[in-house]
Amino acid sequence: MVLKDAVVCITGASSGIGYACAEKFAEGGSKLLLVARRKDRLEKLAAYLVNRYGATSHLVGLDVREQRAVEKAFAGLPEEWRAIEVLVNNAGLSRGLDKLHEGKIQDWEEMIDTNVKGLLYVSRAVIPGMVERRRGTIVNIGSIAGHEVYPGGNVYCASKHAVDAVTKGMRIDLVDTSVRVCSVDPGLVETEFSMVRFRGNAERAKQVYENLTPLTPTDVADAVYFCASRPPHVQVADMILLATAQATSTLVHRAPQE
Ligand code: NDP
Ligand code: 8X3
Repeated sequence: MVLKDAVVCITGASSGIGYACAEKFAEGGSKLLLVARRKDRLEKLAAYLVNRYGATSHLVGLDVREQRAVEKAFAGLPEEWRAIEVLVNNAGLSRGLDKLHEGKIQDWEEMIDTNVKGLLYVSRAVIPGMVERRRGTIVNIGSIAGHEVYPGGNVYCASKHAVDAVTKGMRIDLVDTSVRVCSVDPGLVETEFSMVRFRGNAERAKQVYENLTPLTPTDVADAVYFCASRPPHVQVADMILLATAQATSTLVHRAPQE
């Protein structure tokens, strides 16, 4: 219970990995500062967390792409929610799998604005307080797509390579502050990610996880919690997490599941 009563901020908590992180930290006794656009979903999650774990939540309905709104939301936090101990920069998405020369500009804007600029805006709003307090942990959710590029992945992979660079830059800039910077970089995790990528095409989304056992959001949340709960002198720089049937972005072993 090392993070008991610590304020843990999770972006993209309304679904998938962020939702599972909220549950994991709630189980550990933390106070949850939950961020996403779909506030109705956050409300349901908060109700579940208080019933199941007695966890306290503060909800922020926010589009991380809106720089002014991000700044205002964090500056306006009630006093007891200001000392953020852990920031999980998780909000993100992919759109399409088009070849670059056939890609949709709107898709590119959405991925770069969310995955890169949104992460930067939230970090800029939260990290100064950590530096002032000389404590805190940032866990950026990268991806195997930040280490490799796969067909049609072009701009999504570029956005996750950018997250990798930003993570390394943060770690360099914060080296003398006691604030630690971690990256958790998963491969295939079954969430709403593919439904979002394929704009609600359930058949296409299902195929991504067919005939293999993908990671679950809870598997990733366990890794995030591991990073955040190490003793203060331990900084998990980068954790690449793959399903056992995945070797690289493109090499996946598919076989009928029992
Ligand atoms: P989900 O689609 O299930 O969840 C994405 C979350 O991000 C939602 O809570 C969504 O909330 C939030 N989000 C998206 N855009 C915004 C925005 N503009 N402002 C605020 N919140 C936003 O997908 P995952 O859980 O899989 O994705 C979480 C992270 O994990 C992403 O960064 C993704 O790139 C990364 N990842 C996913 C992998 C996978 O295979 N699933 C593998 C590797 C990395 P809302 O729509 O309510 O705003
Ligand atoms: C999400 C995993 O392989 O679709 O980052 O890029 S992948």
